[in-house]
Amino acid sequence: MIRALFQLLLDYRCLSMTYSLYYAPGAASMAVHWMLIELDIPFEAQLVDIKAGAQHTDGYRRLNPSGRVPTLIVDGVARGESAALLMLLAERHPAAGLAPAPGSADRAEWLELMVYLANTLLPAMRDWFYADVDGDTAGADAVKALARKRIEAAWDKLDRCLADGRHYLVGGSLSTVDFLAVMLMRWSRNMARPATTWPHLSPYINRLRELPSFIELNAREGLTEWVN
Ligand SMILES: N[C@@H](CCC(=O)N[C@@H](CS)C(=O)NCC(=O)O)C(=O)O
Repeated sequence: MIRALFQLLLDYRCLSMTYSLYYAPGAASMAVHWMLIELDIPFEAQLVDIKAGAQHTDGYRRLNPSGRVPTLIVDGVARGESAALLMLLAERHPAAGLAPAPGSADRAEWLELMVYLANTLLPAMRDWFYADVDGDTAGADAVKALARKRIEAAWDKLDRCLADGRHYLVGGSLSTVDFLAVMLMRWSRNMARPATTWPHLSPYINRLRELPSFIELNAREGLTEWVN
């Protein structure tokens, strides 16, 4: 009887932990998709064809009013913002150890880097790729020039973090910071100075790209560029 009740509880927990990810290959959804694969938990992946404008349909905007990917359905509610989703998943699946626990020695550095990536590097990337869509075409070159400076300053900063020979950005093990950072590094692949040209970022990127979850992610998203 007790065993049956326990099983029921487990089944319920499993059911309530299923997710649905709305993604576009290589987009800001990539970090979340990677984490879901790394967590090895059940989830559905729904392709949003952003090149065809599917993010602007009424149906999608009901899930994500800003018309962007990712969206993750969590307990039946649509949630957005890649960095927030990574942190939420880490909180919901603490046994996976993909974020330092509150109060632990590495927690502050983890918070600092998550916020830095989300509020400094990610917006600079947005400006780099969307300057003429989000703003005036006439001013796009100036916006892109500033974005490029900010992006390269971020590679300097992250390169310094890794200069002590650490294998992961925080706490000696894989964390949400790595999912987000590597996704952003990938976006620089066609820039004048891609992240792979920084001395400590290069081995870091190669190491992370070797992870079975990253290889699986690329296979599922149909991506063949920027792999080892
Ligand atoms: N701050 C958002 C940014 C999301 C974002 O800009 N996503 C891009 C793809 S990388 C997108 O949906 N672009 C489609 C569009 O803006 O029309 C997040 O991190 O989730």
